[in-house]
Amino acid sequence: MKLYYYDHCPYCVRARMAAGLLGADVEEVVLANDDEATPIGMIGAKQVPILQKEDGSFMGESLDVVRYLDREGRLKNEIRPEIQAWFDNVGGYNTKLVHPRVVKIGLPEFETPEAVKYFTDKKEKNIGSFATNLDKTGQYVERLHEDLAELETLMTEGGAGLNGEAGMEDVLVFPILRNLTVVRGVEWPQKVMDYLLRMSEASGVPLYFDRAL
Ligand SMILES: N[C@@H](CCC(=O)N[C@@H](CS)C(=O)NCC(=O)O)C(=O)O
Repeated sequence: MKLYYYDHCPYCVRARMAAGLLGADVEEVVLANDDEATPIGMIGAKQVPILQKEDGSFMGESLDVVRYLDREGRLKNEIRPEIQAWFDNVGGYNTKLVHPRVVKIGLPEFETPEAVKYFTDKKEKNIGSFATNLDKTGQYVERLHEDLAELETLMTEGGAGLNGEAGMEDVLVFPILRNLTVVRGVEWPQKVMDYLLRMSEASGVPLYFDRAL
């Protein structure tokens, strides 16, 4: 199988995590961010992740890909409402910290200036100017610190996941946390840091600490 993705894409991290955690035989292929023709040719939309299955057919939608890779049901299914609420909250603002930075750290989907411009123009329509968001880093990080402290209280001991064995809670939350490792100066609570390192190791999805800005 092949997985088409962007490195910075949290939905793609869901699929990469599932492949890594479950030991699925998946070759990873990064698309240029401004390549519209390839994904549209595969699933009729300019969107990743896209899984090419064993029979050559294509599947979009990250959660469908995760469920397909986990046909044996090895990932824990439960999503506690408080984890869903945490995801909805932090999912609402994390891109203001992440998007202005991911174009600057040498990711393969942003190899050309055209790809950076494509992304910047598209995302600035949603979150406003990248420069203004970078200037507001302090206020976003303050909010993030409160949310990370709350997440720490929701983590249970034992197992690789947030709540015991790895599962769908991790598929929601880890991609957001992993992307936030691109932000320099975040003070990660110890249990959340341990979780990031553990889940990165178990899933094979690298963190951005070494490139944080
Ligand atoms: N519901 C989709 C959302 C996927 C999605 O929004 N992917 C983004 C990247 S993070 C994308 O491909 N956006 C098009 C673009 O960036 O031009 C899923 O879960 O797979």
